[in-house]
Amino acid sequence: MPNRPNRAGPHPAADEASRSLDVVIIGAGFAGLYALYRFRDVLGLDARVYETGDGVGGTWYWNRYPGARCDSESFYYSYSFSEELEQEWEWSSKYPEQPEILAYLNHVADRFDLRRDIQLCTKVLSAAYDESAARWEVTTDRGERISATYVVTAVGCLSAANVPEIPGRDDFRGDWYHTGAWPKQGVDFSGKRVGLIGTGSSGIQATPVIAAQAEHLTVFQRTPNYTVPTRNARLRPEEWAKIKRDYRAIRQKTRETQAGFPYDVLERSAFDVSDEQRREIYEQLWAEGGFKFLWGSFGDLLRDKRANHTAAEFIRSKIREIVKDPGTAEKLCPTDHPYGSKRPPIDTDYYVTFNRPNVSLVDIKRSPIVEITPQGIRTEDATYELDTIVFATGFDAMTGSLLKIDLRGVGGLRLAEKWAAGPRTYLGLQVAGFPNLFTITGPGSPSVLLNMPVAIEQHVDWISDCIEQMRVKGFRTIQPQLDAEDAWVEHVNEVAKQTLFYEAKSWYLGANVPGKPQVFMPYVGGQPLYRQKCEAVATAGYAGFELRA
Ligand code: NA7
Repeated sequence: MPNRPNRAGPHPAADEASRSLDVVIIGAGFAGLYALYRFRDVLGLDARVYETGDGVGGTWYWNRYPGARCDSESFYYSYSFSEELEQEWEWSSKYPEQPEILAYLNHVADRFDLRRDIQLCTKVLSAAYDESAARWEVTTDRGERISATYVVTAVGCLSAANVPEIPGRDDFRGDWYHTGAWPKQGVDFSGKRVGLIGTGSSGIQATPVIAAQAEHLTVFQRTPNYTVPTRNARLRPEEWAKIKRDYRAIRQKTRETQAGFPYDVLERSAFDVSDEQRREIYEQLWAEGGFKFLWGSFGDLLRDKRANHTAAEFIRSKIREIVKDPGTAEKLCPTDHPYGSKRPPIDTDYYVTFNRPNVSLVDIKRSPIVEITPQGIRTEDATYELDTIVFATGFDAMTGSLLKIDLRGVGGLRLAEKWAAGPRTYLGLQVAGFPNLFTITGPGSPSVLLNMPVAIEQHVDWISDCIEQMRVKGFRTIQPQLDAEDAWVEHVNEVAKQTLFYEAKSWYLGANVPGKPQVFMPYVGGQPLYRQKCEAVATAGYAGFELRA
């Protein structure tokens, strides 16, 4: 299969078959890099990162598909921990493409001399807690055994690729790729008949770029999605000068708002304004582009169905305006879930791409895919001959990458067993029965509902302060009390039920992976409440956690 991880890069020999560390960090993406910096350079711990890929970058290492770019603006989708880093790095545009974000993360690894404690091309296979020693025994696919006081997972929320088990997939004679495990050397679509399955953020970003190169692109859509234009633009020197002057205030704002963006979330309801005013507000935000359409318009879009309907209806009107063929426009109009209840994409030229003569749209909800044949894809009512298939089918989100590791806590309890009915954590930071295991942006924390670097820095800082306090006070282990964990899980579900998030079959809910328990995984209570809770818990001597000397 062509989408295997590239292992041709440097493959350093393991220094030792066994070693002892303070902290094992799993993953070298945004989270793992910052965790290494904090634990090693600020706390002075013996910390080491283990990473499957042959380079750093995590999500931005694997997701190299055409059109991959970040959908939060660069100057706040970035680290805030170093003012020097902020001042010296300049992004080319508001929403840079994947290579630039990967270059940034490589720069961070070099600038803070992180590489000497990052072991690439190494997959962590298991981590088992040894109660008598109060230590973790970690094994890797290179035959190493590492003993560590703490294990910190920095495995990403969207890292375990979901490739659907469609009959015949492996008999396909052409090439197939998953957007989240894209080959390093890229893919040339010239002269190819390409089939793309999936219309989430990845499919929506990839569609216009593949369409511009391929002979023909057929998009297989199961659920139409709402997408708002990105309106990417280069950042001019005077804009940069202002951003650099304002960085502290920008960062502060990202830590105070619901979703970690530095703009005001308006408490007004969609019905506090007249129909004309509302339309005008949506028009302005559509012209401006980006997530502000959702987070900077009306405060009740994710709570009130009628309010949500006004935004959904506006987007449908735009689709009908942009897409020339009325049949295609109707197929593209989402009607089965509220806007924002699935992770909303933002796009560059998505809808207009369906006006191209070499692009067609197939509704696979109406006529599902039956099989992949050696020549292409067969649906219930047609066959499509293809040279290449792109799976933009998402991820086993939030829990997938954690459960791929054989994690065993007290008494040999497997995490997979404990989470058989859905993930259970306290604050998304720790799991009862798994002492000294910390999960950066784990299920039960705001994570994917927050601008990720903001979520990551808050978690790493909290974990690092916690470890420091434990050392100062002479505690060897920490884990949640079961009742605190139960109460948190209940709270996470309660809060989610007050929103429209349950109205969609989304990956937030685990609904995209057949057989996965359907539990709302991220915490929707918003960043301010979550931060307050985390700080209060720490101030109260880690209330709800059990600390042992
Ligand atoms: P998403 O958002 O999970 O989107 C996956 C898409 O693939 C979505 O349209 C799915 O349709 C579709 N899908 C998934 N499985 C199948 C099968 N078996 N058959 C047909 N279609 C399928 O993943 P992305 O990679 O686009 O985005 C992930 C995140 O990356 C994104 O939210 C940002 O945070 C960045 P469905 O809607 O389930 O009907």
